[in-house]
Amino acid sequence: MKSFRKDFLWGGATAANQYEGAWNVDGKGASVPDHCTNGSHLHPKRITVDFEPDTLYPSREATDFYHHYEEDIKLAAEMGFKVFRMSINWTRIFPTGMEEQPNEAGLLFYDKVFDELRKYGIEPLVTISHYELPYALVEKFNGWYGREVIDCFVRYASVLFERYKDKVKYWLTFNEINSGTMPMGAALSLGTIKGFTGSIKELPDEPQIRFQALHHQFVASAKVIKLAHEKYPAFMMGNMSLFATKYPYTCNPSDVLKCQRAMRIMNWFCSDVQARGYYPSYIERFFEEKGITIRKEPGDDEILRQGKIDFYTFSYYMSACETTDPDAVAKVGGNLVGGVANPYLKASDWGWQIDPQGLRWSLNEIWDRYQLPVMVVENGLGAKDVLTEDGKIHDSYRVDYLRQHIEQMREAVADGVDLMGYTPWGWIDVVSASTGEMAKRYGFVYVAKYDDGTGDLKRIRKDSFYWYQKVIETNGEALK
Ligand code: BGP
Repeated sequence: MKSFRKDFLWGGATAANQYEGAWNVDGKGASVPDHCTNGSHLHPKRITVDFEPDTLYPSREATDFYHHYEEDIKLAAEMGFKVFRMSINWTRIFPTGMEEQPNEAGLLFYDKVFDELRKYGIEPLVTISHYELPYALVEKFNGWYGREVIDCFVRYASVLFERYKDKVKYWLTFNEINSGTMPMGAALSLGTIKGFTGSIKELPDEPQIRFQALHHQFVASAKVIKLAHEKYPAFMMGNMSLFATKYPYTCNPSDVLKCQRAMRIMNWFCSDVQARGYYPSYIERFFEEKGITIRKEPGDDEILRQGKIDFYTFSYYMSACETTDPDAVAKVGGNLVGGVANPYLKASDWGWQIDPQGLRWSLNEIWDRYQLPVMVVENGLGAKDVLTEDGKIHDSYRVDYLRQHIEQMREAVADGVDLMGYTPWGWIDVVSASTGEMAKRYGFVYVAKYDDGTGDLKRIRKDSFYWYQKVIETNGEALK
């Protein structure tokens, strides 16, 4: 039976806005997450136009990779990482997103990070934009709704490519680009929140604005992929989708059809555009029903065709069910990405349904559809960790979760999927994207940082650290 390839890219994933901190250091400008307060499962975080006194904005310090990168990369190397997924803070390079010239101090920081990774033979995997649009672009253009932002992004990406062409090979254009198909995507992904102060659960639902903004992201992504293919042929350019697997709640054909529609809009639409190079025909009916008209400029379709991805990456945390039966909806309740709960699955403390087999199913579907190398660039269990008196964290629940998912990845490889690598989310504790908490931890490494903003940022290896080290050492064979 086939198993993981010899050069399988084992590693871990992070994002600048949830990890770096140093939000206004060395010329960095404010980005959307710098305007996000802390929150929790029960009390949603808020976005504020103005900075409110006595309010905690957790991304601003986060877990301070900016001042701990040497120590952290050493820990990653100790686990045997082959790849390190990270993102670049756009506002470190272009503080407002609109400057003509980049900020040298920002560029230097990533030079140091890449050099440090190279020291240990770790390959960077860089997300160009991971939920951290410059806030000035929100104020000026209503985020990605403004077509002008395409040029800002292309300028930013071009600077990164030229500067790091000998240090970075793997690039992803937008993190979870399909989150823009959902109302919550308006904030972190699209930045179409001009003038908005309030809870992220109360964002107005404006599909016309969101899908137009998404079109601009598609064009921007394709433009930079085209540029990379022309000028830097060694680069591998990927998408990044939030893959929220959907099942029909019952075998009632109307549930099956509803599920198909949800799969298309949520999971396939964006990657169809990015992998095939054109809008899929099914989206027209959806646009018609929602009264959405996409304004395209001459040449856009051509650019989409010319800027197709080389590999497909996605995050995978959960699955959900779809049904047309209102009683079933009422009975089981919803979860984060919509749909209803699956009676065969358990959920995490945050209500995310745990479904390892869904990962195998999804990998097969993705591979069948695109025949492109695939990488799982986020996966993991957000959980509350307890620091024992002797300073340890016994996180067997995390090991269980990851083991089951790796087993299913191995099954998918045996099914014939060309799987390149695996970077579990938040390999070191970072701020939660959805809630702004520190209490929701994913890491193999604990960071002493708490929801009230206190903590000395000390790094502590959890039990899972040693387990993952073994997994990597044995190329995924020793999972127990
Ligand atoms: C994905 C994001 C990440 C990350 C992860 C976990 O949606 O790409 O940035 O945070 O989810 O989510 P959370 O932090 O909300 O638990």
